[in-house]
Amino acid sequence: MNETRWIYIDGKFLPKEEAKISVYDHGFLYGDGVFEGIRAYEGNVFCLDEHIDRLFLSARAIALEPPISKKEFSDIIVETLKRNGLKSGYIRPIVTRGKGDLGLDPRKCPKPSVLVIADTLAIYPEEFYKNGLEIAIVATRRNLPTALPPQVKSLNYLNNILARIEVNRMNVGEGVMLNSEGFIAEATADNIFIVRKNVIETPATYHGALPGITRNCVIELARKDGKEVLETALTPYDLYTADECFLTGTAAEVVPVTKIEDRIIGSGKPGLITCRLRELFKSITSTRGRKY
Ligand code: PXG
Repeated sequence: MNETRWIYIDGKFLPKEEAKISVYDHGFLYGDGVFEGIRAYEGNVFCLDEHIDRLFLSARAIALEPPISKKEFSDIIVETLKRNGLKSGYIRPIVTRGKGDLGLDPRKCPKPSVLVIADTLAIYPEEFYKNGLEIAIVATRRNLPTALPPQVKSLNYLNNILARIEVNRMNVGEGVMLNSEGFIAEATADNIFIVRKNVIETPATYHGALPGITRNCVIELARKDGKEVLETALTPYDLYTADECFLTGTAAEVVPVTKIEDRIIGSGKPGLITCRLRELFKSITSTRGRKY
């Protein structure tokens, strides 16, 4: 069970116990860096190019230049999986600002650091998919796009963590975050969708959502399946009165929501369209991406 894990750090593979970064790394001191969360399914890195593209966009947005190319990143991710003997699992690539001094000026950090961790993933209990999750709206608002763009998957996840602390206190499965105007943005680590009158609706990313890779796949699969999908403005009322609701994310895949703050959604069972989209999504996880 206690298998050695090999971690990639700046050109080397080190055993987990020896894989350390400097306390002067601004990723640690300030959350100055970006990351991705990727899954491998049966020897396929799901949507690898899409994740690498998003990682590089996150980096660009914070004026951080990864010291390696996209192709090199992709190869390192595959190599990390192979070295760890993982055919399925979770991959966490990280680019930090690198070592500097105690001042926050990024010019003090001459070289960004690149890390890749690959491990097994604790998947959600089957019961969540069978019966659906209960969710609640949290008080913590999603970061203002004018302050810290929610499209950037940065190492500073405190906004989401504060929301997660509320979720834990409420003892529900996930929490919904509103933007500063009161529109639905997303869940703490997932995107959110509703279905009403057979139309699938999800907040537009400018309402403060991360452009989820799972979200994009689900939108594409639904449209190919002949369903109407709207990226639009959603309010708490729309959630409370939806026929169906579900969340999407790398860890969750497509997970039904059946209750929100004492309100039963639809019949109280996972909805038909939700189940269909979950099946469609599962049908592509071991084929779409990079095989190794
Ligand atoms: N919103 C936020 C804020 C996220 O962090 C998603 C939406 C869904 O995006 P993807 O691309 O995964 O469909 C995320 C992703 C974890 C974990 O360790 C979190 C995510 C992904 C993988 C693992 O909790 N969040």
